[in-house]
Amino acid sequence: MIKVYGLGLSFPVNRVRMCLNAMGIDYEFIVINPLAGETQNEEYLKMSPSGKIPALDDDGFYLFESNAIMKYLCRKYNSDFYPADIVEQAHVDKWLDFIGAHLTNGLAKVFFNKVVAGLIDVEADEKSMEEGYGYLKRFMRVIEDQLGATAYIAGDKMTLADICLLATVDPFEIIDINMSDYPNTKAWASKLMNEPFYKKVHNSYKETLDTVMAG
Ligand SMILES: N[C@@H](CCC(=O)N[C@@H](CS)C(=O)NCC(=O)O)C(=O)O
Repeated sequence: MIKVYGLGLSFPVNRVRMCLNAMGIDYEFIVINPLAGETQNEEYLKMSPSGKIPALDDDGFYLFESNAIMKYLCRKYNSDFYPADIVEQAHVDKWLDFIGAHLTNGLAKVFFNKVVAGLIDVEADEKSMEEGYGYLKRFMRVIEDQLGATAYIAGDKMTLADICLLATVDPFEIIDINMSDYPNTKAWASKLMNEPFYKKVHNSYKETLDTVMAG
């Protein structure tokens, strides 16, 4: 059975979990915590050499990088979430790259300083956090405009790009991003967060954070 290694607080990990859920593929989710040094052993580094989560183990085939994992899974299971048509696929790739680079970069800066720093008892870097909020403001405008023009981020059908985006905006509720500033994105996210593929991960990002905080 497919194994996914990671932590429920990690949005790249949740991309992969949501993707597998949406395709209806059974998998084992193995909780592994980088904050506790659990990704630095030889066995894990064989799957993910940088010690980052997620890692996939598909019967001895190892893969890291959430977007690469999702594409592999779609190809393996012949899913339309990663369309075969080259133009449709190019749109999905464009958004995966945009979200994976720009939005993730902004979120990572804010998330580390606002959430992770407190968990590992290091001082937050206010300048880095402000920079992250600046990136999010700039790049969420692009997402918001697209979701005003099309029902899903890469067009009129749900794709991997939606799964990637949903897991990426999921922590926004706990980093004080006001979703009312992004009404198209808010409506799109509310609809997808009611779907079983999301609910199988959690009811909300805050639910997972509260569980981690409780011990
Ligand atoms: N581009 C990677 C990002 C993975 C990543 O940054 N994971 C974080 C958790 S959100 C991590 O493993 N952090 C622990 C570390 O850097 O040691 C992906 O999409 O899979």
